[in-house]
Amino acid sequence: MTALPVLYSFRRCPYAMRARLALVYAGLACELREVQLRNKPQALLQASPKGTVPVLVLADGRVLEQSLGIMLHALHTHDPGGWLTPGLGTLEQMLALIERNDHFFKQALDRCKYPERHTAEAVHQAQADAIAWLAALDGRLADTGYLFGHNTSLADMALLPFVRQFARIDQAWWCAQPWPQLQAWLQRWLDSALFATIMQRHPVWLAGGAGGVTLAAQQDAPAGAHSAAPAPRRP
Ligand SMILES: N[C@@H](CCC(=O)N[C@@H](CS)C(=O)NCC(=O)O)C(=O)O
Repeated sequence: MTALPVLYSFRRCPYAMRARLALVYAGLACELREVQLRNKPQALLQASPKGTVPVLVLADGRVLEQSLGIMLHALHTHDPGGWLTPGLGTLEQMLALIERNDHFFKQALDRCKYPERHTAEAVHQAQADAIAWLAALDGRLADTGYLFGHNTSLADMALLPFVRQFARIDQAWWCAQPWPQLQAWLQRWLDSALFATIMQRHPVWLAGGAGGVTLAAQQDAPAGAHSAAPAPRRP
């Protein structure tokens, strides 16, 4: 039997979440090893000395140590719903949006989440940046309910965990914002079978112990639950 790829992951990490979303959607089973960031296992550091998660170690020994690289690997293997080929726009445009999310918005998100670590001026700027970014996403969703056309794309799934993290800073504030498309988009995904699968809790993996848990689409999920995009609800 061929060994499964090994995914080092941390449940709440938005980068690890996007990797798990793509792996489960693509039906690429792997051994999930839940790690503690403050006590990273030696096996993770040996595979990827930079020490961030997610990291995917493939059966042939190749190591993918960026979340986007893991998503692309999964989707190039199997992409039943066409996440790489959106109805509107191109892969390059999706990658550009993801790049901006991972730098511009992620920095603003961190400053809004941990304001005590930054100057008041930096936090103020971060709040303005985050609001501008989220309002622009709301506008993008207005026509179709997805970021790139009428179906789920790589961009939806790569951005989703970061918007979720921002929304959780202050739920009441989030619900009061004039972003009905974005709020509905996020909620649809939070309610989906795919999201429930990737957010299951797993015990921390211990080296030398039994293998991690297998991350795969749930057997009892209705057919297509992981590949079909939830239909947009008009707010
Ligand atoms: N560019 C990386 C970023 C991954 C990342 O920063 N992950 C965080 C957790 S959310 C991490 O592992 N940080 C290391 C630490 O906290 O020690 C990717 O896309 O995979």
